[in-house]
Formats: sequence, C-alpha cells, structure tokens
Amino acid sequence: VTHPDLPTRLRGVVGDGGLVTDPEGMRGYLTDWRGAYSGTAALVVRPGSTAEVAAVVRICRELGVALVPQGGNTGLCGGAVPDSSGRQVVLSLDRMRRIRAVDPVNQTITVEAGAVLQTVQEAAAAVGRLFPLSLGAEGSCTIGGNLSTNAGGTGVLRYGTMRDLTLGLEVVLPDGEVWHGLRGLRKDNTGYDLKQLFIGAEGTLGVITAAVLKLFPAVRSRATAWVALPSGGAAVELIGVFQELCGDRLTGFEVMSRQSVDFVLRHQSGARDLFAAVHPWYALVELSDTLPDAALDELLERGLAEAFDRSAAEDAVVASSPSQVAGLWALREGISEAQNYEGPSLKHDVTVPISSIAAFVEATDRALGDAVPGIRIVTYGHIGDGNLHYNLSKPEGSEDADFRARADELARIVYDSTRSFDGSISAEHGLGQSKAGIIADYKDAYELQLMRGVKELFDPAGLMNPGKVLPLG
Ligand code: FAD
Ligand code: S2G
Ligand code: ZN
Repeated sequence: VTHPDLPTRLRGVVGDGGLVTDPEGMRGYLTDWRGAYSGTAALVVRPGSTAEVAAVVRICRELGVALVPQGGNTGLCGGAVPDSSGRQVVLSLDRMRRIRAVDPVNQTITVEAGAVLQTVQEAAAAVGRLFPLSLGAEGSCTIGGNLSTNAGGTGVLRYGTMRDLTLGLEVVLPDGEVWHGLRGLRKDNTGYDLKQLFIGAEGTLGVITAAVLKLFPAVRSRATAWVALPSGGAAVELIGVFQELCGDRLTGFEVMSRQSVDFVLRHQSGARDLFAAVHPWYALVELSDTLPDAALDELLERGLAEAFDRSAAEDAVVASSPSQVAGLWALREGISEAQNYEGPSLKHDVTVPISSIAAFVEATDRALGDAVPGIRIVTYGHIGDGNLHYNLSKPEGSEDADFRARADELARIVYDSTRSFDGSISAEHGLGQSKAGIIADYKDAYELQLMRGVKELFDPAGLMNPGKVLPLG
C-alpha cells in the first residue's frame, strides 16, 4: 500500500528498534487516547535523534509519503491519528524524551519533543523552579504535542499558554532541513518570530524536535477552596473578586456545572460531594505565592466573605491539607475521564468573552435542549481564559449511535452560538481532523488564505500531517 523501498530505507536510518510494522505493535499509535479517532498506517517510525528525524523526513519526501507526527497521542481532535489510506507514516517522538539542560539562573529548561510534561515539571522542581503548564493529561502528553497544540490547561490564567512559555525551538522542516532555533533569550527582536508559526501548527509545518522553555520561581505556599455557586454568572463575579483582591496570586480558577460533578461522583472511586446540598455550579479557586508563609488562607477567606456578601457564593470549603487539595483537583481533573463512561462525549472547546459566558450557556443550553430533549450538557473549564469545555452526553437510556449521528448538527448549534458571541471554536485543543472541515465557516477567508500561503511555503508537497488544521484541497 505504499512505496516498496520505504521500510528498508527507514530501517537504514532508525534500525529495527525504531520501526514498528506489525499490526499489534502499531495499534496504540493508530487510535487516540479516548478511542474517538482511529486510522491505519504503512508503518510507525520512531527516530532517536534530530538527525534521524531529518533523515526520515527526507526519505518520506523523496518517496512522496505523508507523515503524521505524534507525541503522547492524548490530543482530543484526532490531530495525531493517520487517515485510513494505509499509506501514511506515523512519526512518533516517543524515543526522544531527554531533558537536555536545566538552567535555574537563566530560568530555562531545554527538552526534547518526546519528553513527557510531568517529567519536565519534576525536572524544574528539582532545581527549585516551576514549569507551569498543567493539564489532566500531563502524565502522558509530551512537550512536542503541547507546543503543536499550543496547550493551555489550568495555569494559563497566571502563566499563559505554550506560546507564552517558549523561548526557542528546534524543528525539522518538511524538506528535511533542521532549524536550530534553541535560543533562550527573553528578548530577540531580529525579524519575524518564526517559532510562533510552529506553535499551534499541529504538525502541519514541520516536526518539532526540541524546545527551550521558560521556568518560574517555585511557589512555596498555596491555598485552595471548593465553592458552591448559585449560577454560572456567579463564577464571573467570583473571579472578579479574587482578581481584584489577589492579583497574580490567583493561579487557578476552574468552573464546573453540577452535571460535570455528577459524572465524577458516579465514576471516580472515592469521589464525594463536599456539601450536603446540591448546587448548580462549582468553582475551584487556588492562590499561590513564592513566599513560604504568605497567609493565603486568610486572603482566601477574605475573598470568600466578599463573595458571600455579594451572594456570588452559596457555600465553600477551604482545603486544610495537601491531600485535601489533591482531592479537589482530582474532582476537577476527573471530569474528562468520567464523560467516557456515559456514551459518546461530543466535545466543544470554545472561548467566549468572559462577560458573555452566562448568556452563552443559557442560550446554547436552551437551543440544545430543544434539539435533543434530555441531553446532558457537561460544562466546565478554565473560565478565567473565557474557555469552556462544552461537551454533550446523550440522554439517559438513549442509544450511542443515535446521539453520535447528530454530532455535526449539534456542533453547528454550539459553534454558531459561539460565533454569535464573538468567540472561538477552538480555545486550546486545536482543530486536528475534527474541525478542519468547518474552520472555513468560522474564520475570516483572508486569514485562511494567509494560513494557506504559509503552508504552501513550508510544505509545498503537502506531506506534513495532511487534512489537519486546513482542509485538504
Ligand atoms: P499528540 O496527541 O500526540 O499530538 C497532538 C498534535 O500535535 C497532533 O496534530 C500531532 O500531529 C502534533 N504533534 C505532536 N508532537 C509533535 C511534534 N513533535 N512536532 C510536530 N507536531 C507534533 N489540552 C489542553 O490544552 N488543556 C487541557 O486542559 C487539556 N486537558 C486534557 C485532559 C485529558 C484527560 C486529556 C486526555 C487531554 C487533555 N488535553 C488538554 C488535550 C491534550 O492533552 C493536549 O492537546 C496535549 O498538548 C497533546 O499532547 P500530546 O503529546 O498527547 O500530542
Ligand atoms: C480539560 C479536557 C478534555 C475534555 O479537562 O480541561 O481540556 O474532556 C479539557 O474536554
Ligand atoms: Zn482544558
């Protein structure tokens, strides 16, 4: 199904250990984390160095074989999964996981693309620094994938997305040339900021092989609360209270609907409701500081008292131990997994202006309830960034297939509503294959034309992750 010389030529570069050709061995590379997308591939190649990546890319380009770069395969829009032609090659970075350098004085860390996010967090902590990207998949996702999806997560409010955390990149371009851009300077105004083209490109402009990332001073005090809210709009009021009171010390603010919490209580062993009463919405609020004795509990209590005065909170509990803090975050991070036990999770990762969040939820919930009576809407996420995970689960007792069959129609309702509030149809997960086909309906035509121009310049043969981000043709 592909070029006869391919396996031999690639084996000559990566050796037997770097090639996977048997169906059993390839399986894990061909389906995404939650089994929503799967494909077939000619083979999986696992280069062990930047030079091997460059040689592999050159061979595939010479033989006209398309490449699908892959990191931890935890992406949620099928960006790392090959198509069903059986002609594509999955290029996995899972053998390139080295931490090349940790520099506490310049506050940088240099890592290879296959390094797992949690490993990078630990390497930073070992020298008293913080690498602040944090998300539920951190035990499996890789820095290359985090860069390629411009990952967000729970620390964006204070530290930004991968765009804000990256100083330099090493990239293998689709012609096999290596861009040695591993600079760690915080200021370098010498022309176009090329690294930003590859961040968020989802593997369509080249293979990221290494990066220089920013480090921050470690936090040494933390205070965390779980707050019951009377409405979604109250979360917007609550975050305003804490931003005014705490400024940069507000380092975490996550919101969850009751439906989201119900799924976790149902499926996460050990999870329990923090309050006797049921509330429509909840927030996880976290303060942190580099000072070891910053009295953040008092600050947290002051903010909560203000929130109660404004009727923006109905109940609250402040964690009194590290294990209680971990329990609150487990509740929050458990939502993604819990959805998988309730039939198909039709995911929509949207941004709307924070001031419109309540109106967006109200309008979109209503439209969806009219379309599918009994639909269960799992709304949660990083509200400080205006980012809601607005995921749909089928009505209790209905058929998976019937619900899945309406995915496109329901996505239109969500995305058209997002557009009506001047939002974005992808806040942090990217477009992958799930949104490549509709992006033209939600993005300015001239902007798409410019994007195609960049794609044409970097990958004229169209062999780098075709069909992702930009629709084919
Ligand atoms: P993969 O899934 O392997 O690939 C993702 C994309 O990047 C693909 O298009 C792939 O082709 C490309 N790619 C990967 N490596 C390279 C490389 N080296 N060079 C070029 N292209 C490459 N995401 C968030 O932003 N915020 C969250 O809060 C969040 N929470 C999550 C929670 C759970 C439980 C799960 C399962 C996922 C979550 N995600 C979240 C989504 C996902 O974890 C992120 O998108 C992550 O950045 C993907 O990393 P990965 O290494 O798994 O990438
Ligand atoms: C999160 C994860 C994916 C989902 O948990 O913050 O990014 O299930 C999401 O929507
Ligand atoms: Zn998220």
